[in-house]
Amino acid sequence: MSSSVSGSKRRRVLVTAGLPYSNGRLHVGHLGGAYIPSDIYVRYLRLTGADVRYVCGSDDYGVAIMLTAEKEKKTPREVADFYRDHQMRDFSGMGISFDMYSGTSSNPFHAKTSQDLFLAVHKKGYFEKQASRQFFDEAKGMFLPDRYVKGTCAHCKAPDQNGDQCESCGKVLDIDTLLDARSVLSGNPAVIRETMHWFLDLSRFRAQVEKWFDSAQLRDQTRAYVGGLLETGLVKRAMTRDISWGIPVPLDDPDAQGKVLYVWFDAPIGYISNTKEMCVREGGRPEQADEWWRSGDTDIVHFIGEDNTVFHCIIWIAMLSAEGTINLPKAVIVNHYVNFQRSGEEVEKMSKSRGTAVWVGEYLESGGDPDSLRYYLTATASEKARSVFRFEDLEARHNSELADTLGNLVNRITSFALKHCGTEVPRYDASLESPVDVALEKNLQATFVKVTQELEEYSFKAALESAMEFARSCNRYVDDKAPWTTRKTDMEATKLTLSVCLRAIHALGVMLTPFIPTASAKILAAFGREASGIQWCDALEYEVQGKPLSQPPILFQKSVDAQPKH
Ligand code: B3M
Ligand code: ZN
Repeated sequence: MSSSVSGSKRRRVLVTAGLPYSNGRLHVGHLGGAYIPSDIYVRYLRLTGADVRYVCGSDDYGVAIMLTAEKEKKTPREVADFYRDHQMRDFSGMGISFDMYSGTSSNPFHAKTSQDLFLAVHKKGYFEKQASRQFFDEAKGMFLPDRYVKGTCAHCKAPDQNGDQCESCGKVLDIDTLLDARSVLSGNPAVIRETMHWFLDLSRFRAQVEKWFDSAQLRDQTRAYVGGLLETGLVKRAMTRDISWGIPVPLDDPDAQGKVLYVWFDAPIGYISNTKEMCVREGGRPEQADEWWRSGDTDIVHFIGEDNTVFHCIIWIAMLSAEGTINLPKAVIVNHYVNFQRSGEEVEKMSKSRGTAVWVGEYLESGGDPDSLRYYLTATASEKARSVFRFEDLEARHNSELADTLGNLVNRITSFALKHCGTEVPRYDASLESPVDVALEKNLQATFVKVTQELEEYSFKAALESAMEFARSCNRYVDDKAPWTTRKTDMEATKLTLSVCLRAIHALGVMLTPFIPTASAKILAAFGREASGIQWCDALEYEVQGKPLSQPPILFQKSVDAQPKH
């Protein structure tokens, strides 16, 4: 992958993060998957002065929300509203800085935007209306989507399997291979009925998807996975469903009666409708969303979790190609699952039903530091492969990297400088610089270039590591120069050391802003700087000598007990 930072026009980037289903709380796997990486990228772009917008919202329709409603004895609307609020609180508690957070069922533009896109594809003749056989619950008078039927696997005879896949042998199940199917709703046997649906034959867009695939920015694992999907062939997929909770199919056709758009048809369109709502909130018109979605000079970057890959890299690209006037994304950045391991136990998948998830809300309520969690999830990010969340690791990294390496550096240097040189960053005579001082400056410049490049390449874990490696160099520099000793004999040399180091600390404050925004703001405030006035290039270009200095609060208290208490 390569990107360029150059160019005289102001760079315009629309960043999206996958729309979470509004039927549950957020766990740290969600955060590490799509939201922390995208927030880092957006915060970095903002610092560079790019014209960037960060758009997200809840995914409210579909069977998942209906099933939760059934279980919680609520309406789908109540479920969507409740969890959307909950998720928004968690996002804001974690410092995720969306410019727009809407919801597919509350956004006033979403239904029409989705229907219009459906109609545009329909008018071009790309949908095929076809009868298909589906399970039906006669007592409830409704068709039953996959997860509403249970039965026996025809392959291995395991009982009580869901309508889509056998948990026991892993085989895909369908209407012919799920035996003795029963409705989850009434418990009655599920009968088979014919129903009409609108199918999109993805293979018709093979050339467009392949062309996109060749130039899109994708991580290697995503490229390999999507390449494999393209090789095994693209299939026909129904874009409509027989359920009640969704956006009505906008066709004047008796067969369309009571049908809704498939949730994976309307969900990515949510990115567009949420951009419209954002334009209105910014005082403009919904049509201005075109400046982000149809203009030639805007990059669209999607951040998603691994299970959403096929929908973003194949189906969405085919949908957009069918529509024909909306830009394709420049990048789809995928993170893999975050598994979970309790001390002394096996690694497990984060799972709501098994209670093996680490909930963001619980973490925050128990006093967990959002920056520590952001740091940990980035340092262990599942960019190339699945990762494992361990509370002991989180605590260990908090203590050794955030509290010791970073916090202690900042604290000891600022307090020492304040004590011995007063409330300004000391000025010094550059001709007195030794090779050790020059080396730190060179290291800073090289680090800045490296961190910038890594961020541009969506390598957030590497970028954080590069910045932290520089913090370790700063600690070694201070230990080498021993200002606490030179202070007794050579105040000029001491001022030089402190000033060089304070410049490095200021630069760390800038470079770490995307990753740990709260702690970074505290570092920069010690130099009298407000978060809103910071630019990315300040890491090298801002002159700290002679500027006011004050004591920042302790950045990270050591030895937190990060594990929520139950
Ligand atoms: N809601 C799936 C998920 O939450 C889905 C993402 C939609 S992105 C357009 O994992
Ligand atoms: Zn089976």
